Amino acid sequence: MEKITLGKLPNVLTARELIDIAFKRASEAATKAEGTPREVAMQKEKQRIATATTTIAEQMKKIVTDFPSFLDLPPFYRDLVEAIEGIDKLRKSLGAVGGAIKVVERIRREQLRKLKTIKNPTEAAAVRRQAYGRISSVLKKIDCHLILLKEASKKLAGLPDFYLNMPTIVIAGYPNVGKSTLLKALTGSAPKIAPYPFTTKGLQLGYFEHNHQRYQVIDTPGLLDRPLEKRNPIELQAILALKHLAKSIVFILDPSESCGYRLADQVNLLTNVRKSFPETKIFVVANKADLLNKETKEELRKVHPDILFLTATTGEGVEELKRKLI
Ligand SMILES: Nc1nc2c(ncn2[C@@H]2O[C@H](COP(=O)(O)OP(=O)(O)OP(=O)(O)O)[C@@H](O)[C@H]2O)c(=O)[nH]1
Ligand SMILES: [Mg+2]
Repeated sequence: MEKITLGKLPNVLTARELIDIAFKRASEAATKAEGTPREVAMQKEKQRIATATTTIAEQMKKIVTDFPSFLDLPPFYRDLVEAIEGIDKLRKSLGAVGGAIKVVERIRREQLRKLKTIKNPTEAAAVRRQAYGRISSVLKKIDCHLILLKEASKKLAGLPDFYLNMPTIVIAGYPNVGKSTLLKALTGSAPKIAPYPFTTKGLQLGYFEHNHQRYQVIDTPGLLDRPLEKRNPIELQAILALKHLAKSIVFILDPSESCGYRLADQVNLLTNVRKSFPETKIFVVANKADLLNKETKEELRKVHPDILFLTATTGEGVEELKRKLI
């Protein structure tokens, strides 16, 4: 079964790091030369300038070529990159790096030409210093773009690899209702679980198997009941998993309200999820059943006849949910 990935992501260096590497290599590059003092200086400085500029241009070319081509990405990943980083911003930064490569190559040509006109070693060193100064200033100008690409590369590399064609169940609900605890109970994976909201900040995966069929379960960051345009990049990841990957949704309610949110608000979110994904089968689950009394359960059954009661922490009700999902 095909896993979809973003592919290889580049290790982006900042301006400072690029300069350090390039100038270090350049200083090691100047090997023995023969001839008059002028000729020796000319050869050494030529090697230094060529090595510094080539190193920087090659490193920057790697950044540009190793970044995934956004047009070729599957729609889910394209939307994910857009939500997490903004594709236009990334394109602009990659464009700035591409432009800087050309400038560095021009500096190499110009300074090497100048080197041919020097009269003595002092002048040769001055030409090399001027080359270094020009390169440094070009890199410093694009440092904000390099930093943005470095951060983006790290964030995108941290995304899990999803299976495109595996039956997929997405767990959604308000923050702190027990989504990650249910992922663990369903799949045995070990997500971070904590007694406060907004613990899960990205999509987390787990798998279970039944009759040689594997099922992919995605745990999402908690959602508040608010319009799409107000959602932050973390919440948007949850929405995108629901939109692109969910065959079924497990929507968790915490009627005990120990999550810190009113049940009425949680039910509003459920209504909105139903409206947004009318084609997707939704299993409504009341978690933290250990904290609910009989009356509350009966009230809930009246409003949501298909509701399933669960205690994700002990696993009670989890097998029944699994059977229904299968
Ligand atoms: N009593 C009780 N507590 C539970 C149950 N399930 C989860 N919890 C607790 O609820 C808290 C939140 O659990 P998480 O699984 O982190 O909740 P979440 O929905 O993933 O939270 P976010 O990632 O922040 O949205 C933790 O302290 C869990 O131990 C349950 O069935 N009963
Ligand atoms: Mg969580």
